[in-house]
Amino acid sequence: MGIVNVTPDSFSDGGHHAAASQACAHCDRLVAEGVDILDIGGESTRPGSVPPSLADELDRVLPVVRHAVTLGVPVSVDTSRPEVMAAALQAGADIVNDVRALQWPGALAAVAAHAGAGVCLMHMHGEPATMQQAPQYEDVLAEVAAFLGQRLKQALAAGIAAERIVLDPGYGFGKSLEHNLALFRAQEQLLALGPPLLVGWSRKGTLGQLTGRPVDQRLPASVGAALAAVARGARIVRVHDVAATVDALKVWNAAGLGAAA
Ligand code: HH2
Repeated sequence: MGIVNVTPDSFSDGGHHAAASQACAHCDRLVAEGVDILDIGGESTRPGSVPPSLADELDRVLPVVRHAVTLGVPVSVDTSRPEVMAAALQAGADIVNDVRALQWPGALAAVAAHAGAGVCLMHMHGEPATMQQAPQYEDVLAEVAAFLGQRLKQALAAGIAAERIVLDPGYGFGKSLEHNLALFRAQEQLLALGPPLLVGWSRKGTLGQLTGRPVDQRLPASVGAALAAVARGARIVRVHDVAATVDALKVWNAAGLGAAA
């Protein structure tokens, strides 16, 4: 899954594709690099961020979704707003990726209304504005699993079929270095919930803490994390650097390590 942030303020590429024309060109590039899913977002959820207005989010996302759906790969929209979900699905998007796991009023119904749409339910502790201010857990794996299990139940009860759902532990979303690593090491246990796992490690702060690298020098760490995530049972990896990740996964699969190999 290749990341297309149509935002002025994303943590690693804010402003790079803020204009629709730049974001559309970025979609073209990621497709040429071998991406399997394009994930288009108009809200930065970096620590300390606040959501844009609905009008701004729609203006950012929709022109890019309309272009992306012509490119022949599934298109995901990274949003928590039911209005943006509905408009993007209406415009031909295939997947809703919600870092708030369809908790905002109307979100479950917006996804349920499109019988063919996939959805990613992600765990976040708190809200982006404050989530990294000393997050606390008794048992991070148990709490993340309980949350995802409960959101899965709600989605099923709302009429979203099980095969449409993937789950995401939400690395970096209200989690310290220790929380992220404890979750990562036990990630495979989340498969017991049923759905496949999607994970996002790309360029995140934990990789900076592990390597001492600033955000623009985290490509090797991000590729390493993507492979480790696949080794720990992830079926979809959400990345900025598609070409490098696709190459790494080709070698991984050729070595007989991939699920499909
Ligand atoms: N991470 C980010 C955004 N959306 N969605 C899922 N399912 N999983 C993730 O780990 C995830 C996500 C944050 O990364 P990015 O989009 O690069 O940054 P920003 O939120 O600043 O736009």
